[in-house]
Amino acid sequence: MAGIASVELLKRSPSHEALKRLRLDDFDKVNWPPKARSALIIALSHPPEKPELDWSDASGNTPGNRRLTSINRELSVWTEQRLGIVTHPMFYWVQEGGIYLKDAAVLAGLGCIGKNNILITPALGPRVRLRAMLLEDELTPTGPTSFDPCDCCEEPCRKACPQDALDRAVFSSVETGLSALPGRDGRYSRSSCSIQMDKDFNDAAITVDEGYMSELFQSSAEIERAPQSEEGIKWCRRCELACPVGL
Ligand code: B12
Repeated sequence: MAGIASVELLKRSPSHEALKRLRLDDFDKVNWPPKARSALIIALSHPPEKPELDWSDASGNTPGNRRLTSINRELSVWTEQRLGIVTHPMFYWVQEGGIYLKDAAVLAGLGCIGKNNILITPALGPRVRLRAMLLEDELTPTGPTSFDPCDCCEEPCRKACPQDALDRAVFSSVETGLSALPGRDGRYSRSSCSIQMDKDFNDAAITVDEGYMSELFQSSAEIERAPQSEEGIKWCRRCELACPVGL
């Protein structure tokens, strides 16, 4: 999937606003290229029958992210050469200057934020991974859309979380002054979710390189390093795999 979002709207998207108001803006390090006007967001299917797409190997990367990075690079070269538009492929990590990919995908019309706090697309549900580039051209945004499958859902995503990260309201509109909250109604605990990620990391039967976190998903390293083992860190995806949308 692919879509276009406006950079002006992205700069003011709910994640940016949330981090500003919660005074976590050290995460907001996007170095917006001055002439960038649009963002091109791509989503790659990560179906349940191909779980290995999401496993991090010892280099810290996943096969799915390798594929996304190379699609993004090829698309960047094609856009520059064929359309004459200057592009800026973006980092994955926001600390490295990457953009908030879920917000960008919603603004580009790829789907909505679900009760599991991730992007849900009509055709593939939440089982996608995202990547983006900025473009120095004012293109017509392709979203947002009115798609919303969560309203009358029985919330299998929230029940599936092994850390109950989607159980209690952690954020409220009154306290934060935000209308768009994580998990829609503030029911997403980043710290509980991270406990599971740490567990997955420690349970993995591989040794991960020093500097793993800083290099993870970075630009040049990820494509040049070959995968170092068949299996890797099997990140929890229960809130994603429990979602019936797109199955
Ligand atoms: C840091 C990070 C994590 C951290 C912290 C997560 C968090 N949400 O805070 C940890 C390690 C815990 C984590 C866990 C997971 N992650 Co993660 N993570 C990221 C990363 C790098 C940045 C996310 C971030 O900090 N966002 C900022 C905070 C403030 O956002 P937030 O808490 O989610 O809440 C905001 C949104 O919900 C949004 N919002 C709410 N309503 C609305 C309405 C509108 C209209 C809009 C525009 C926005 C919006 O505004 C909220 C603020 O109020 C992104 C990649 C990227 N560059 O964006 C991937 C990313 C979000 N993760 C992803 C995934 C898949 C996961 C996991 C399933 C684990 C896994 N197997 O990879 C879990 C699921 C967690 C969950 N249910 O939210 C995918 C999501 C794909 C999708 N379908 O959306 C991303 C995009 C990476 C990718 N490879 O594509 N992640």
